Amino acid sequence: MEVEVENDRVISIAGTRLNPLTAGFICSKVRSFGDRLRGKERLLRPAIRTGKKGSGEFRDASWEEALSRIADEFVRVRKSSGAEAILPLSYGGSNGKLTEGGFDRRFFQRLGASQLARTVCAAPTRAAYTGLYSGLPGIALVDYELAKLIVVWGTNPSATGIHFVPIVQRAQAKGAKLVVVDPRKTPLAKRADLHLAPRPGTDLPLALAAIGWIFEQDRADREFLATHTTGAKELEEKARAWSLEAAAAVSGVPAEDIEAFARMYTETRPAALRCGYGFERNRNGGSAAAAVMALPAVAGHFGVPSGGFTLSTSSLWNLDVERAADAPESQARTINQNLVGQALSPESPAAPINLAFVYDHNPIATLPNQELVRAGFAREDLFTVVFDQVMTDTALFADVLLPATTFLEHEDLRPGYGSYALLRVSPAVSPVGESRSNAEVFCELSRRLDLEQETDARTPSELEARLLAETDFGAQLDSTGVAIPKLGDHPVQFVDAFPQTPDQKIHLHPAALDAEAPAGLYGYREDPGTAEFPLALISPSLPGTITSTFGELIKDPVPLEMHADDAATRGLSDGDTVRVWNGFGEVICPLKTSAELVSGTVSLPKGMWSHSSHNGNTSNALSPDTLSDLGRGACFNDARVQVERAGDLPVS
Ligand SMILES: Nc1nc2c(c(=O)[nH]1)N[C@H]1C(S)=C(S)[C@@H](COP(=O)(O)OP(=O)(O)OC[C@H]3O[C@@H](n4cnc5c(=O)[nH]c(N)nc54)[C@H](O)[C@@H]3O)O[C@H]1N2
Ligand SMILES: Nc1nc2c(c(=O)[nH]1)N[C@H]1C(S)=C(S)[C@@H](COP(=O)(O)OP(=O)(O)OC[C@H]3O[C@@H](n4cnc5c(=O)[nH]c(N)nc54)[C@H](O)[C@@H]3O)O[C@H]1N2
Ligand SMILES: [Mo]
Repeated sequence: MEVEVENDRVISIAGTRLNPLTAGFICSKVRSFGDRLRGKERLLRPAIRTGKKGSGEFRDASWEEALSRIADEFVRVRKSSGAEAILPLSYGGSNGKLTEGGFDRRFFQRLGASQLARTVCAAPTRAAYTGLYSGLPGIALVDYELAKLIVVWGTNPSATGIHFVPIVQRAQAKGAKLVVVDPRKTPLAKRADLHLAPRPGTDLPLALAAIGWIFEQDRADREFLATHTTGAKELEEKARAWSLEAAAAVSGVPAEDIEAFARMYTETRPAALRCGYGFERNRNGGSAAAAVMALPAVAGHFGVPSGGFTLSTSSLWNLDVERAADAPESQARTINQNLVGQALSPESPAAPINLAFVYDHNPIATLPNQELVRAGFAREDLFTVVFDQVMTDTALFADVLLPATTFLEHEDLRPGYGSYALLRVSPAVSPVGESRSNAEVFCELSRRLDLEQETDARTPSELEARLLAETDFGAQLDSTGVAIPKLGDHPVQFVDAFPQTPDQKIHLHPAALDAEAPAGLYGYREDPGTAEFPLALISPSLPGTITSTFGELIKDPVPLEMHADDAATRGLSDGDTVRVWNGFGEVICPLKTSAELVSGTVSLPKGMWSHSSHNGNTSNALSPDTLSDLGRGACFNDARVQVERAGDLPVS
């Protein structure tokens, strides 16, 4: 990004040309970040709760008062219940190497606080990717331009990674074919040569049937499999158990379309597969991700430019922030982020949590089983600190509120999302109000709790120096602000980059994953739908928000989207106010009929705030707190619901 500033005010924000992927443009929500910077929801100074929990009644406080209150509570809780009664709750808020994972971890790990397993996103996919590849740098997104077949599986880059879209369009203009696998007719699905629209959670049988067909038709690259993989035989056996018809029956994708995909995928080269996160968020998510990532190996797409797949580009940056910060290994218990509602509940059989410190995270808006999470934060005996930039739904439940700086006000180091660039973030304006950075707050808390050591890095620049000490990125960053690793320009998988497994092979059926998955690796678990709750609810990203960030700017209630046939059978029509419910909770919101969804699947976006519905609940109130087969990840898209016309609206 390039930010133009005049008199400490942001004039404009534009995309940088220094990163080849950004190529001078950015999305409109970030272009108008200046509005959030000084928006009316911005937290300007520390505050202390005066009203009931959740009432949002606070009085201003000085940093001194707020920090000494927090330090006293840390000491009190540690003394009365042990440090494991303290839980840091953080996630993807800042996404920076100098703002998360360093000073914060050092503080909490030295304290001995409970640890958080950050499983709400990417955990099933990461487990599969690690098991199969250990790490393999993805095809650079810019190189998709030269592919002859592009497969976009479970991602909607038109909302979630816009820089990929023009690349796909240019490839299509040069004659590339496009396949999209998504239960929704996304903008790219509308431009696709083939759109497979599976019922959510059925990508596993879909991918296995394609793999089975490839083996059966003798189109598998046996030579590649023999040389560069292990476990091909086990995968083949499990895949051949899924005929095209059997996969069609559970996924709703016609058998001819699955075959057409498999045929195209074996006949068109180079083929590049963009693997997203939409299909991991269910009970079969880990095995599904493994099966999809096995496809390029089975069909023999590696070894040529633009052949293979991209999940992530981060495996080139071996930047160990915890080590650079000297955060010790912790022996404390670990709490799964998807089960935070249960962990905060007075009914929890485990030792209680009495202090929650929330930063980089808006758990009431983003965790599953929202009503349980909210009830946890409403506990009068839970001391809660929320450190954020704006008054989020979670911030309303704080005992002490701390105002955080944004990326325009603090130093950071950020790997690009899907690009090979590592970027230095320099503050463009001074901190708004009395806001402070994560680095400042956690270093100060370490000092107050006597957790500092002589040799500690104490500033972002010191941390950066240690982080980059053994790399050659420092010099690149100093000269241009952007570092691109040598391999990163155009790595060709199996030419420039190999799996980081000890034998450099792809492990298509690793024993550890097979042992972890309840039905074994590639074992399908049935749809959780029932006659009472038959509709599959997905919660994809919106273009105008980044999970819950910018949610304050969405003013109108956000509609549930539903296929017209499903509406008609329920006597509903566009614009009705509906009640969407299941055993976890209910949401009252407007209905929008949509031709973009398959019948049987409804959609209500992720990351909404309580003001985006009529009853203060969002899609997360309907998300089960069950766990995926691998990685103990979130199963947001396993929500199964029923919909009816709402009665009288609750008076708020
Ligand atoms: N129903 C449903 N729920 C989902 C998902 C889904 O698919 N469906 N997807 C999940 C996914 S993919 C993700 S990644 C998670 C994201 O979950 P969260 O991480 O909770 O959500 P964000 O909105 O990204 O960020 C949280 C907060 O961090 C704050 N923040 C930003 N920078 C800083 C900083 O420097 N310091 C401090 N102290 N705070 C900062 C922001 O203001 C924001 O309020 O949500 C998950 N929730
Ligand atoms: N504008 C914007 N950009 C974002 C974010 C945001 O919230 N807003 N979030 C960021 C984050 S944290 C993440 S993790 C990424 C996520 O980005 P993506 O990988 O694009 O993930 P999602 O938006 O969760 O879902 C993508 C698609 O998966 C589809 N889908 C849902 N269930 C299934 C299924 O079972 N099978 C298949 N094949 N598809 C399914 C949805 O219809 C949706 O179109 O985006 C990042 N970028
Ligand atoms: Mo995410």
